[in-house]
Amino acid sequence: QTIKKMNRGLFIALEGLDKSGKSTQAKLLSQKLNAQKVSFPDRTTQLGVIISDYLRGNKNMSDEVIHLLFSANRWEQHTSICNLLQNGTNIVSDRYAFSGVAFSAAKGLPIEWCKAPDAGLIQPDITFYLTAPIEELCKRGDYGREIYENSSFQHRVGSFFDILALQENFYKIDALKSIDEIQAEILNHISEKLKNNSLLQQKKLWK
Ligand code: Z5A
Ligand code: MG
Repeated sequence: QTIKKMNRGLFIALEGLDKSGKSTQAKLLSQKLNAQKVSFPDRTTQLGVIISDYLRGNKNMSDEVIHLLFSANRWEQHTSICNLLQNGTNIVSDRYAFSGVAFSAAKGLPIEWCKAPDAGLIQPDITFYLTAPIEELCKRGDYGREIYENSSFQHRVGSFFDILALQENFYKIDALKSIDEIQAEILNHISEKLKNNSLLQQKKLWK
């Protein structure tokens, strides 16, 4: 009797500038792929509540402390993410460790220091980086509600995302395209990836 080996799930991350449409795409994509959606920060845990207070300007913390909390908030979900992938469930992550590095590096923390606490987390198979001129994204709904949403800071964040996007399996997407066009582009890249069958090896950050 032959036992058919089950494929593991695909781990897809959506990253990018504020209001670039990550959450919109994550929702559509998880429905389309019948995937589990995860979001970072995950504001539902105790750490997530502290992070949320910080983002709303209700709690002061040093750049180092908030950085480590964002990372710990990812580690909280790590076992569950690994188990789901192992069991064949696709996962769509709305932000991940790349946001962690880009935002803290934009505050002036050294990039290698920023990467260290996330080292060993499971690496997405594909990351989509949604980007567009900040001046355009600022016009979108709800912009400016949280502490990081000002344009000079967002420009610095963008320049660190640009550096991170040089690594393999990062696809830059023009966030000014329509929601449907972006979704189609993302699905197209994912089907290419599945064809290439380069998924067997599950990598870890930042190797
Ligand atoms: N942060 C960090 O510092 N360190 C970390 O490790 C992590 C995060 C993980 C909160 O994140 C903050 O935490 C964030 C980074 C920092 N910085 N800030 N501020 P968040 O993910 O909770 O942030 P958010 O409030 O959800 O905003 P967002 O994620 O930046 O937005 P989005 O998800 O990219 O966009 P959206 O909600 O899908 O769409 C925004 C609006 O645009 C909405 O009205 C849509 O209907 C519209 N939209 C979407 N797509 C389109 C297109 N294609 N065309 C036109 N309009 C569109
Ligand atoms: Mg969002």
